[in-house]
Amino acid sequence: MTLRLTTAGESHGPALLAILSGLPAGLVLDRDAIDADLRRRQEGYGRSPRQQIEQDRVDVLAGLRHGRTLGTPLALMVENRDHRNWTWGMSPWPPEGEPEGKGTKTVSVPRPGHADLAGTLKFGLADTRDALERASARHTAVAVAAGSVCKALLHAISIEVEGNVVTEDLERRIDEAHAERDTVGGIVEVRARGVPPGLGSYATKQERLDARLAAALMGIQAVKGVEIGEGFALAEKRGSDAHDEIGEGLRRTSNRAGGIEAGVSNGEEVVVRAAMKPLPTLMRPLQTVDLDTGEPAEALVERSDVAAVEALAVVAEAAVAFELAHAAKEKFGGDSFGDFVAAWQAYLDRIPWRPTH
Ligand code: EPS
Repeated sequence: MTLRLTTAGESHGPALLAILSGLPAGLVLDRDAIDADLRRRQEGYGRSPRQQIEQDRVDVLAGLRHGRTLGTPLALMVENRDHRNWTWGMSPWPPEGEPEGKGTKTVSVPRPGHADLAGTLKFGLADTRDALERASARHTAVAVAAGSVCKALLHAISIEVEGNVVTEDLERRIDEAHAERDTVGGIVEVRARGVPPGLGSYATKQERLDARLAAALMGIQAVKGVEIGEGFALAEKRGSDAHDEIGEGLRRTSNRAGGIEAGVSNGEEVVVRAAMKPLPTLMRPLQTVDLDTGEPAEALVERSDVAAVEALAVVAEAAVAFELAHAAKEKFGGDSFGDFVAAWQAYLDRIPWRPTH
């Protein structure tokens, strides 16, 4: 059974949900480890006051008994504590009583860079809130919970995934942008150690590990660029400076390919980067058009982050963890956790390669 992740949830709705199916039975999960990743996602510099309202914790509604997976769909939930301020505005059913709280007024001034305009046109919506709520990066909370579960599966086969911010001087840039009521983006990097050669395949584009990682990272809100290994810089180099020569023990003397050749992991560290654009909710609003009047207007201003680059490092880590767990499950199979690990061990016994940590 292949690993699948489905999510649902609006930013200010009651909760965020994820169903992760295809996990083997018998994987031990640690609630504190999942909650620690949720906290890491919330902690970055430059976040909105929303992060003081939310104290993300995972609830498991299905697929787990006494801390062990059952081999059935794992249902995860992260509550939106802020929903209590939006019970009328984001009521799933027609609200009762007089409008109160947030989200009661229709939003008709789309923010350039957010989903507001495209979503409203595409789905025929009368209120851009109906688009922006799902497009919001709030959704990444539950994706991080799912990624944390995937990291537990990967840990069992000696794969460790870690995301970090690459952009230097981020705090200064955030302070300056904040003072000028502006926003900033940045670059993050995810490294995965212990990935054996042979995850993914060159056979079809759907199987290529690099294509899957690129799609996963590009699928995160506000990401506009992805590179694997030295990525764009390789285009400027000669072949003699671009490839990774093979040395003793089949180890490479460099890792410009970022651990992936021809869509297949090669046993080196997998290294991917994602570039995040500046967030589109500016306290000094950009020009737009009011969809109700057709007249020039200022875009929606509401509470938001100045930057979410540190959060992206954790979210990208989760996305990479899901893709690597997916590829590992594809390669090693196993209905039970023991079968999965035994297949990995048998593969390592066959090939002349060992994790280095
Ligand atoms: C977001 C806007 C802000 C962010 C949100 C993403 O939400 P709010 O308008 O409620 O302050 O805080 O991110 C989160 C809530 C989160 O937990 O990451 C957006 O428009 O994408």
